[in-house]
Amino acid sequence: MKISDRDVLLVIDVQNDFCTGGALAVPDGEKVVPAVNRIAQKFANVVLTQDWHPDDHVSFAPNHARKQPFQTIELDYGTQVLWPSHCVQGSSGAEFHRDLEVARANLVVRKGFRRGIDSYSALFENDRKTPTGLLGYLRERELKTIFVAGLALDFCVRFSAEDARKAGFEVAVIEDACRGIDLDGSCATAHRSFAELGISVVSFEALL
Ligand code: VGL
Ligand code: ZN
Repeated sequence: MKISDRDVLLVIDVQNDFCTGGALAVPDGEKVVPAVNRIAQKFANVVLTQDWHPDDHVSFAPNHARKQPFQTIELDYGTQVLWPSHCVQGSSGAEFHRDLEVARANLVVRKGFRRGIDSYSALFENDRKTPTGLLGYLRERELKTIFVAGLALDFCVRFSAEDARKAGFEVAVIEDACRGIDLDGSCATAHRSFAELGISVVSFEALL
């Protein structure tokens, strides 16, 4: 697979809280780091996202009486999973994994910074209409194919890939440069959705 100057690598949430020992650890989350670093060498355009919540965020279970992590609540915009508090603005858990090569990135998009609304996708928040600004950036720079890697496959990677595809981009998820949380079959659901929407699933070796 040949990577062009119009392609972009979108690296989702490779942050301490999603790695082993973190507040919302994705199993083997840190294992994406060497793969992401290697692939990033091939891209002229690299965008990182950073989950970035205030500590009173609506998605945090401790901010709701009698709620446990991984239970759900109904909000104006639909069902919201309640998570352990994670990626609090300015905390060490919100920092990128220390081995992630951040210097290659030409844009960092922070998301989830509004108290009352979560943001899985790098393009739109969970109400599905509040933009993060990334879509405008991708269009204005006339980027074409979006390769997605990072954490977690079944939440932020999935929603980012779906929104990019629905916005008209070619999208490929680099499966072995992602890891999932897998709540109630959510990884299988993500794969079904990729197939339905025409999102390709590729391996990182195919890009080297
Ligand atoms: C994520 C749950 C909550 C993710 C972020 O990066 O997939 N998941 N916040
Ligand atoms: Zn989050």
